[in-house]
Amino acid sequence: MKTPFTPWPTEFAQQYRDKGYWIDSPLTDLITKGEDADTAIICSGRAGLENQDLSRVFSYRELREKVSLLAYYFSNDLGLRAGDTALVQLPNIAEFYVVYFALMKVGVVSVNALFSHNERELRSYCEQIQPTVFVGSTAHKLFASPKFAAELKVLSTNLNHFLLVEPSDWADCIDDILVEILPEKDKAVAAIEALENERALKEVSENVAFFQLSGGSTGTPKLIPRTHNDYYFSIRRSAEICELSRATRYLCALPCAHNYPMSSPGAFGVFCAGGTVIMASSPEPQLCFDLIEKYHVSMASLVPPAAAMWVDAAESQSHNLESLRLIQVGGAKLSDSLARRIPEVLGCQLQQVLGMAEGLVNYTRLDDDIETIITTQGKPMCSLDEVKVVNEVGEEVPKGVAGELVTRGPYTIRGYFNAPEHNRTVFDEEGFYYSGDLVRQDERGYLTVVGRDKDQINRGGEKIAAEEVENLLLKHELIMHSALVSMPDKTMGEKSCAFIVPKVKAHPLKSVGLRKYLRTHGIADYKIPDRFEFIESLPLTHVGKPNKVALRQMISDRLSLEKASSRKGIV
Ligand code: AMP
Ligand code: DBH
Repeated sequence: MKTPFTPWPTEFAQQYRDKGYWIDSPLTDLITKGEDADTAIICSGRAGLENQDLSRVFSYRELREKVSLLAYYFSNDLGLRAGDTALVQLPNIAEFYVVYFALMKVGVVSVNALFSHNERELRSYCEQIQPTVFVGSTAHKLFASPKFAAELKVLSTNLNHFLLVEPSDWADCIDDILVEILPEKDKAVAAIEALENERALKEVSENVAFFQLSGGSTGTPKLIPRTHNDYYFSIRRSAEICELSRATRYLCALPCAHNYPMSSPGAFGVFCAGGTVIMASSPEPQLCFDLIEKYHVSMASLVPPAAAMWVDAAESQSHNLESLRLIQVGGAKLSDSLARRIPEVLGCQLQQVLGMAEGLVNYTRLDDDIETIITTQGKPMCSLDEVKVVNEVGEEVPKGVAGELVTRGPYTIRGYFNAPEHNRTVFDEEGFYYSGDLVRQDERGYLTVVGRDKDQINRGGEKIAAEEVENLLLKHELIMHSALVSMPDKTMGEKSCAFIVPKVKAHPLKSVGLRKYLRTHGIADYKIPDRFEFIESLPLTHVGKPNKVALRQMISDRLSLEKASSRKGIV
């Protein structure tokens, strides 16, 4: 069965093929590029006995073999078929890629939840895709006991298979499966090859490969159907722009399921170039600097708060970071001042990335002048990326004037999965995606982000849909109205503040209690408001909606006041 999605009109698809952007090859091709003996993945930080070197190294030959064997298990033992769906939630471990490509070889379409996602997010993905298989880890608190797994099974009646990897040795569960299949290796590899050959390449490649996740601005997390053709192009072009090669040693320290470390150019770009991915469990500087030194890391992608931590740590530590050539920063706005410090302190090139899981990715180029690299978030990857900057009524504004970034192109989706109503609000009839980002574009096409016109908080790269949190708060018996807005924060760029109008004046509501309440609803921790403000009524716009501009001003004024008083020692 084919996964439904909004296709590109035929004439566009033709143009993308004519240009050589769409090559009708499946994404599983990505792992065929590296040399057998070269290292594909170094997976650090695996739990085990103390004082052991806990890294595990996977050559390209091993990676390919594991992927084929696991694919065989999925197809032969579990009976998974093309068009089935899978929900996957794994931390930064090599098995993430093994599972990803094994499912894809069988034609199973996966959603890869972030490890920080919690009950609410997983439930929503499960309801939306009705998976047949779940792959997760008992390291996640939700799967330490069988209770939540049972709940997911109720939400998806197809959900017959649960694979849980153990943190004691991540590979256990998957390795156990593979060891059993190993004696039949040749048969398994041949069977999977035959299965892949059965499916017409063009047919496969223009269809959905997997779902990416959207940070979103609505009540439920939206799924982004990415096709083989469009995603593969985004990866190839990214790898080219970033000049990746066999020699690239890329540190994946952001959550591996995120679009940025996956594809811009991310781990997949590195596989495509035959280089090495070094996986870290977090971007914490001490951990990452050790890995950089030990494995001669040449490139890493970071979000601004992590970049700030790295710069501070590098100034006070004596690690040898000489192997670093390129640091990418994206996901949230990088300040000019921090941007300037990165090349100075880390002694390497900086590249800014403005991307979105919906598609469009912009990069500063490696040979750009330093001012461009510091003050812009780059330009689109290719000539067929159509970018317009428009005002409130959808008219293009002159170059240099701020407006909303709207786009369509060879790797930008034409619609979210199963969301016709929402699609009508963020895609126009010509297929342009309205990103909600406010940008300025210069004469050369470079974009600078100046703000946002979507109901979202960008907490250091982690996106929070205000509506999702507000709806949960509104379910509280003592809350009449709620509005979630961003507030400025020195390290995160933005944090979230929830304004609450209680139902009665004399209310017992407190921040701690509300945090606990939200946790019981199982939302990811990063979505829990950093601050709560209790007010008697919300300021409204002339159409009667909560006036978030006024609320943002209110909290920002309050923060400035608090800062001033604490400086004077009043607080
Ligand atoms: P998502 O749609 O959840 O993948 O998030 C993509 C959004 O992240 C973009 O639309 C921007 O709002 C934000 N974003 C990504 N990179 C940057 C950047 N370099 N500067 C500012 N915002 C960014
Ligand atoms: O924030 C993002 O979603 C993002 C940032 C940089 C992204 O999807 C990407 C690059 O591909």
